[in-house]
Amino acid sequence: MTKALIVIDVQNDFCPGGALEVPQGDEIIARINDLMSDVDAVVLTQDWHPAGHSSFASSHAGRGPYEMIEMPYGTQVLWPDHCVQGTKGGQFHADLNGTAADLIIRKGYNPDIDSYSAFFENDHTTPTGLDGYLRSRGITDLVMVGLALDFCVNYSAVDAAKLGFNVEVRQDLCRAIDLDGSLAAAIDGMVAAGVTLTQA
Ligand code: VGL
Ligand code: ZN
Repeated sequence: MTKALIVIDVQNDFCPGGALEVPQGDEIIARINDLMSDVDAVVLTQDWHPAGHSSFASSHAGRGPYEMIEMPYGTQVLWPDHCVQGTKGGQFHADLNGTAADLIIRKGYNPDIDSYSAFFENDHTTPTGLDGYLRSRGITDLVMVGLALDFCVNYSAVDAAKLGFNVEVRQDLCRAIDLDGSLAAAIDGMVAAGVTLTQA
């Protein structure tokens, strides 16, 4: 068994004071750092949008943050501008131990498609390359932590389970946005996909 820790989007914009802050998003960072020495590989994901990204409410006249819109690939939540390439908000939180990362994978750089998952864009088809990386390193088991539990952690965990990895989500090392029941739906979806949710 070869295990990787996948740290999802621990970036300034998802932490308190950020553009799309996840409540208590920074509380999990010290314990995520502690986990890094228990695994064979550490991967960080980084939400990395060009300015004017199609997932931003500001790109759609008359629409506001947290409204829903139909995109060619399905329903999309409109977000405040966040994690814009090259900005402070897109950088990892200063407390995260980036030195320990074997790989940093960016996602959401395609202007027309959002990418919650670390494996596929929101069309569920366009790969990020992470699956190939993990497989070529012989990794079979994943532990996922980070932000936000009901969006990027959820999509990443479900895709990983579908791809055949053994997936554990450390719920105590995640924090959620929780829009209109999105947290409960995400937990149900992860369980149905065969993801193991644990709390230390
Ligand atoms: C995320 C909304 C938009 C996340 C990223 O990391 O969960 N959520 N972009
Ligand atoms: Zn995003």
